[in-house]
Amino acid sequence: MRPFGILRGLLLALGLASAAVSGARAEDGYDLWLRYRPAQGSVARTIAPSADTPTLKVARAELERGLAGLTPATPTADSPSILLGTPSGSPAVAALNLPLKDLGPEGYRIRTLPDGKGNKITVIAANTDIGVLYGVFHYLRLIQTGQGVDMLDIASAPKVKRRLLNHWDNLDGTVERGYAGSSLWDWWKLPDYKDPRYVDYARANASIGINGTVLNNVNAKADSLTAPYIAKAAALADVFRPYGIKVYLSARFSAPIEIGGLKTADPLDPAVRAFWKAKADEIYQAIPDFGGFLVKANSEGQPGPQDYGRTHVDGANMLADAVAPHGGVVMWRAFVYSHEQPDDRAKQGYNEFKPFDGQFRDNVIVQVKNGAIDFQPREPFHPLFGAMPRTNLGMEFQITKEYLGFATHLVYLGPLYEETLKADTWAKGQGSTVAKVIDGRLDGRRETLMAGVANIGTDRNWSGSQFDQANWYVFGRLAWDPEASTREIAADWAKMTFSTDPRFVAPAVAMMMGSREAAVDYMTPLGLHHQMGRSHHYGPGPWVSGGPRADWTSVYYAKAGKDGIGFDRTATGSNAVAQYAPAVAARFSDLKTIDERDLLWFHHLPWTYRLKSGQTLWDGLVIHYSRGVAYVDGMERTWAGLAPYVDPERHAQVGAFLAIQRNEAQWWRDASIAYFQTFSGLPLPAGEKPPAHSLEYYEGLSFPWAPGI
Ligand code: GCW
Repeated sequence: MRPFGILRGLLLALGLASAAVSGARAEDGYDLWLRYRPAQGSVARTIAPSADTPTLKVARAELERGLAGLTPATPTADSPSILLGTPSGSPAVAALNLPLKDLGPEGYRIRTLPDGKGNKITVIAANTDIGVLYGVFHYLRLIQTGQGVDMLDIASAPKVKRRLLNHWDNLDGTVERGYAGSSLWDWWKLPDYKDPRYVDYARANASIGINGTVLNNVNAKADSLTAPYIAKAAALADVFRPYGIKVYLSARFSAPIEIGGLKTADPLDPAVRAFWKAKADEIYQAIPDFGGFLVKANSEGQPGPQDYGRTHVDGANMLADAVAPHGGVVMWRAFVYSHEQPDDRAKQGYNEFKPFDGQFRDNVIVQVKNGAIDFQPREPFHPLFGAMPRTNLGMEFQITKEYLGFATHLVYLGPLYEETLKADTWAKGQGSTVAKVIDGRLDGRRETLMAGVANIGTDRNWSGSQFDQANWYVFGRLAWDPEASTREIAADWAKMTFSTDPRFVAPAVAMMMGSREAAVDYMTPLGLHHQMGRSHHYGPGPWVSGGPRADWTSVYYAKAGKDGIGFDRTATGSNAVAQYAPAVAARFSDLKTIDERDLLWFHHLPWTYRLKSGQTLWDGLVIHYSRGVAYVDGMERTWAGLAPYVDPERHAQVGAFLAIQRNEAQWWRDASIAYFQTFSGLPLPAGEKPPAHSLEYYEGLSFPWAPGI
C-alpha cells in the first residue's frame, strides 16, 4: 500500500474521509457573505405574520433562513419578535406610525419597541416591499457582524437610483474579461429551464442593494433583441422581480439592419425610429418592468449614429423616445475613442460629449468610466464628472479585474472606487466631489446611476476567487451610499464571509486595504498606465508597440525614451489637464502640487528628476515596483497565520492564489525594470535585485489561451 493509501485507510476507519467519499462539499465560497453560521450571543426570535406578496415572502424566507443559521436555538413564547411590512400592507405596521416618508421607494427603518407584554419587538418597515427586503438584509448583517440588535433605530435609503451590474456575457456562454468561469445565463436552456442559481444570484444582489442587471455584453449581438431571446430575458426577469432587480439589455445600434430588415440604422430615419419603438413595445409586453438599454456606440468598432453622420445625441435620444412611454432609460456610454483621431486618447470622451451637455433627453444617462482611459490600476477621475451639469451622468466601475491581475491577484477595489468618488471636481467650488455628481446632489439630478462590470460566473465561488467576492460586495454597498467607508465595508465583508474573530478581521482588513496600492506599485507606479500584455491584458507588456492602432500599445502611454518617461498632458503636451476645472488643472500641472501617484499620467520627466523623497525618478520607480512585490509577500505571510480562523478549503485556495500573485508581481517588476532600464541606462538602486531573466525572455512569453478574451 502506498503511504497515501494507508492514510486514506486510516481516515476512513475514523470516519473522517466520509465527506470526500460522499462528495459532500466543504466551504467553497458558494454561500458568499450570506453564510449564516451561528453567531455568538445571539438570541432566538419569532417572526410575526406578514402579508404574502412575492417580495415579502422572500424577505420572510431570508429572515427565517438567516435566523435559523445564526441563532440555532428554538424561539419560545418569551422570545423577542420581529415584525415586517409596509403601512399599506400591514395594519400592525401602519398602527406604529413610523416616520417613513423620507425613505423613498427603497429605504427602510428598523426600530425596536416594547411589545406591551414586557418584551421587545423589532419592526422592519418600509414604504414598499422591496424596502422591507433590504431592511431584512441589514438586520441580518448586524447579527452576522456581531453587532447588537436589541435596541435598534436605523433608517437607510439608497442615494443612487439605479445600482446596476453590467454583464459582459455573450450568447455563447463566454464572458468578455470574465475570470470566473462561464456566463451564469444558460441562454440555450432558457426560458424553459431556470437554473436555481439565478435565485441565489438575485438574493446576493438584493442583499447589497443592487436593483438592476444588464444581461448581455456591450459588444452586443442583435440576436439578444429577437423574440426568442426576449422570452429568455423575460424568464430571468421573472426570477429576479421579487428581489427588486430589473433586467436591462445592451442594444446593438445596427439591429434595425441585422434583425429588422432595414437598409440603415440612421437614427433620424423614420423606419429606424419605428423599428425601435416597436421593439421597445415588444420587450415591455414581455417584461413590463424592463429597465432599458445600455449602448456602446462608435467605440472600438461598434456601430453607432456617427456611421450615418449623426451624433451621440441623435442616437441616444431616438432610443430614449422608444422606451420613454414605458418608463425606461437609455444608458449611453462615453467610452469612445478612435485611433484615426490624432488627439490624446484620454481627451476624446470629453471632447465628444461635453459639447452635448443639456441636449440629451431626461431618460438618457451618459455612462462614464471612472477614468479617461480604461479601468487602469489607477486613473485620475474622468474629466466629464462635473463638466456636464445639465446631463445625467452615471458611473461605470469595473469589478472584474481585467487590468488588476484577473482572478488570482488579491486586490480589494474598495480604495480604488473610494478614491474616485472622493475626488474633488471643483465644478462648483471646493467639495464638488464625484460622489455628489453621481448621486445627483451637485446638479440636482434625479436620474442617477452607478454601474459595475460584473465579476460573476459559474465558478462555485461566483467571482473566481474568495476575495473577489469582496469587490462585488463593496460595489453594491457603495452604489447604495457612495460616501460609505470602504474600510468598514471590508470589515463587514470579512466578518460575514470568514470570521468575526478580531484576530482574523484586523489583519485581513489591513491586508485588503493596502492590496490595491500594492498592485499599482508592482504594475504601474507613479502614474504609469496601460502597460499590460497586448489584447489579453495578462501580465506586463511595456514593450507592446506597432499593430493596428497606436492607442492599443503600451509605448503610446509611457513614452519612455533616453530623455525620460511619462505622458505630457500639461499645456506643453496634449493639454488634457485643461479639461478639468481650473483649480484641478493647476494642481495636476504643477510639479510642486501634483500628487506623485499621478505624476507620469500628466508629466514627461527625466530619469534623474527628483521625487519628493529625494530619490531620482528611476530609483523611485524601481523601489515602488519592489514595494509592491514585498506587499504581496507580506499578504502571503499574514494569510498563512490566519489558518486557525478559516476553513481549510478556502484557506488553501486563497493561499495558492497568493503564491501565483507573488510570482506574477515579481514578473511585473522584473519585466518592467528590464525594459525601462534600456532607456534610463542607470544602475539599480543599492540593494535591488536585477531581473531574474533577460528582457528578450519576458518579451518572448506568449499567452494565446489567456482567459477573458
Ligand atoms: O476595457 C476594454 C476592454 C474591452 C471592453 C471595452 C469596453 C467590452 O478591453 O473588452 O469591451 O473596454 O469597455 O467597451
